[in-house]
Amino acid sequence: MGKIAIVTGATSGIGEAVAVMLAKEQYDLIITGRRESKLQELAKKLTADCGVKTLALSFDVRSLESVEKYLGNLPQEWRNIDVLVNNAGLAVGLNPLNDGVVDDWERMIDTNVKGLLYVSKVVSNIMAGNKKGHIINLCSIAGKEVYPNGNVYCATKHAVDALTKGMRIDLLPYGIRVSQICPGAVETEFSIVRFKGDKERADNVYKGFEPLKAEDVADAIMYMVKCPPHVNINDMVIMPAAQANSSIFNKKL
Ligand code: NDP
Ligand code: 8X3
Repeated sequence: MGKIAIVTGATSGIGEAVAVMLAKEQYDLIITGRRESKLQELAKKLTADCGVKTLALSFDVRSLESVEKYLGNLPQEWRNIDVLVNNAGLAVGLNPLNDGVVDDWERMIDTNVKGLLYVSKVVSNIMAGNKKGHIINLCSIAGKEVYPNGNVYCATKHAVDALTKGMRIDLLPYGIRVSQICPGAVETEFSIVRFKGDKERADNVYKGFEPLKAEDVADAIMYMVKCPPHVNINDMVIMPAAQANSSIFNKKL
């Protein structure tokens, strides 16, 4: 029987790159995201290029009802899940806390923390029944350090860091491995989303240094996926060579 992976947030960036790499390794793929047409396009491409089966499920991870509807009711042939990449996430806004936008905070908390929890609960129960599985959470350097105006985004990624550790303990008896990857700056749609469509401000984030590409992070995730069954990479911090920590860059402007 072929291997099966779920990638949340596969419509762009790191999620899309990891879905492509998993397909090249002959994983059948369940891909999710809110943008239905991008998801269908990717599903077609993965099948055409790699000959794998795909199941494109378009829903919002913030809705427990949707997560349960789509992932809780997977057809039998899709339930033997080997890998879950908990990637869907976002930053919205970059304001000092006292000037924060409550709706931005709620979007980040609901997506990065509660969405990841909803997906993890449903999928880890399926994995527990199968007595196998590997969950890889997208954390961030923002889950290790806090930077100016990063307040709530950093808090959500610190929460992911804690949840990864908690999940690793709770899922240990079922033979489920839990890993986490913490990237520094990766040039994806991340900053366009953070700055609510302001492309110029988003481009500025990556000026003067070479950021990571989505494929760099996907490569590292594939290393975790390909480790032999008795090995688990608990945590990996991956940074552009020109970024020392969450806020210190060697920019040549
Ligand atoms: P992108 O914006 O390119 O991709 C984010 C993905 O998440 C999209 O596919 C988006 O799909 C999906 N998503 C966002 N909100 C929801 C939602 N409510 N329901 C379902 N899917 C959702 O950003 P990245 O690829 O950079 O980000 C991927 C992950 O990596 C995130 O968790 C991010 O926090 C983390 N990360 C990113 C870094 C960076 O510098 N870029 C660094 C460290 C970590 P859609 O819009 O179609 O729903
Ligand atoms: C995304 C990168 O710079 O906000 O997690 O920490 S950053």
